[in-house]
Amino acid sequence: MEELTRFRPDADLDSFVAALERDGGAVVEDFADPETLAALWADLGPPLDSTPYCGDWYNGTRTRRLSSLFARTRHVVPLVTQPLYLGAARALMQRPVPMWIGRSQVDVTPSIQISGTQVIQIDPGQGKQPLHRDDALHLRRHPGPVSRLQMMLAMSDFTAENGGTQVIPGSHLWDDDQAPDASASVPTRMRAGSALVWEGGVYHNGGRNTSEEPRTGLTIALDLGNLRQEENQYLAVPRVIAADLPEEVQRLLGYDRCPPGLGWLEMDDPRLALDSD
Ligand SMILES: O=C(O)CCC(=O)C(=O)O
Ligand SMILES: [Fe+2]
Repeated sequence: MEELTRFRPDADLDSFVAALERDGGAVVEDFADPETLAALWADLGPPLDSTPYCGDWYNGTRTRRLSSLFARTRHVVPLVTQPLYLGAARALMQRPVPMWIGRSQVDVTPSIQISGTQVIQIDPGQGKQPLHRDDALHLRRHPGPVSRLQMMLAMSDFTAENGGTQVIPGSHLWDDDQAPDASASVPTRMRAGSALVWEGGVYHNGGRNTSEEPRTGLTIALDLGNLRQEENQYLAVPRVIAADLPEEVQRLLGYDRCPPGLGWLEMDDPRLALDSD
């Protein structure tokens, strides 16, 4: 496969989900509108500029990473609620789990939640990151149920030369004995405003930047609601900021319960904590 399938934002959700199930990833062109992209640069550009390089080989020694994005800008709201992305995350992860409660067999549908958020800026001279699966964070076994759907918005153009995310199509279906090989990976080429969407079981990495310009991407991961969030959203996003977000986003940030019974507060809906602020 030369590159992942590309979709327009008004594409049919079922065909987008089918491409993700088949290849593990896909590109959505014009994922964010130009106003949102400009607003993201205005809010996140200055703090990104004052963020030092990461200090380790995995995160990149010529790479800046800025997190706590829901605390820093409201303009991530249209990204996490983009209908193809959120729709596919719900379709792939909110699958009923059958269980017995006494002599009744019931289906329980899990929630999903925002896990990690980052702007990742790869500067010229940064080498490629090792291939990895992001759902390894949760020690997932493969093949197995989808527990993460992640998106990477291109804040600047992504090319094969500037470190556009490398993906191994179909690798979400591999078992845990198969080692990833860079010869099977394809670079993500997309214009600023477009986004890569990929499952947590797909091998991928930030590419080598041999160009003259930084490559800037904004990533959000949605995870199954019974897993620990990668980034501690309760501490990353001040409660007064969370209280002002749309209810759907509050629930995605973790002010929600995952059925049948995780995450309650006083045995009730934890979102009530935001109403009292
Ligand atoms: O920057 C990228 O393109 C991907 C980064 C990544 O996969 C990671 O840090 O987990
Ligand atoms: Fe990753």
